[in-house]
Amino acid sequence: MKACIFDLDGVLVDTAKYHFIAWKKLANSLGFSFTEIQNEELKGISRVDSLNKLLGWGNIEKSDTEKLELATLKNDWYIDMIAEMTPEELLPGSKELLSELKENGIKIALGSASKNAPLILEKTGISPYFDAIVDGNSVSKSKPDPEVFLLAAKLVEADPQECIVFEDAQAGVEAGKRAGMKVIGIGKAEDLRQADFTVGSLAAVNLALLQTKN
Ligand code: B16
Ligand code: MG
Repeated sequence: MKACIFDLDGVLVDTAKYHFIAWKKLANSLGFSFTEIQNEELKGISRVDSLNKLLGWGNIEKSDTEKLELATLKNDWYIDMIAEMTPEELLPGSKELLSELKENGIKIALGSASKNAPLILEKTGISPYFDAIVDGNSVSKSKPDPEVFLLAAKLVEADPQECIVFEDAQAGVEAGKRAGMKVIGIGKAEDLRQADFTVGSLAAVNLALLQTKN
């Protein structure tokens, strides 16, 4: 194993709770409700795809210009919240695993759908761990397309089979497998069937475990 590629939301931090608040506010302002179950379906999905799903649930049609305005409105509310994030919001085990990988010369990359990834990494204090950042700003195809992980591997000069991906969303697990990488699911095994194995959180992962599974 030469490199570890981390998804962001649901793996290193829980930003889904902030996405939920912002999408709910948008749905309510358009006159319909939005539930936590629906928010689950937006995990790992890009902002524009999320908005299209949301409008579908509300049976609302909007022009492309209006969609851009709505996505910007939602993102402004979301940014107000993530701008207040602190290192205490890192999910259990994140910092410890990043430190151990860094100390042992394993390359670390981000493979996230979020265009706000740099701000989140900065606010939670983990930017310095990353050798490469691939996010929603750098790819044209969303997960489950493997582009995000293949680009991350290329930037850290690793072959796909030398990479381990950490993912919490089904679309992301599929993207990692399509990239030809080992994928560790973060969450429940029954939700992430394509993962090579699944853990509840990064607190259950260390370098020794990664080497035995490799
Ligand atoms: P943004 P990940 C994803 O992050 C989120 O899970 C998903 O809910 C969000 O819509 C997407 O990022 C885009 O985020 O609006 O900030 O560009 O899990 O790929 O790190
Ligand atoms: Mg995720």
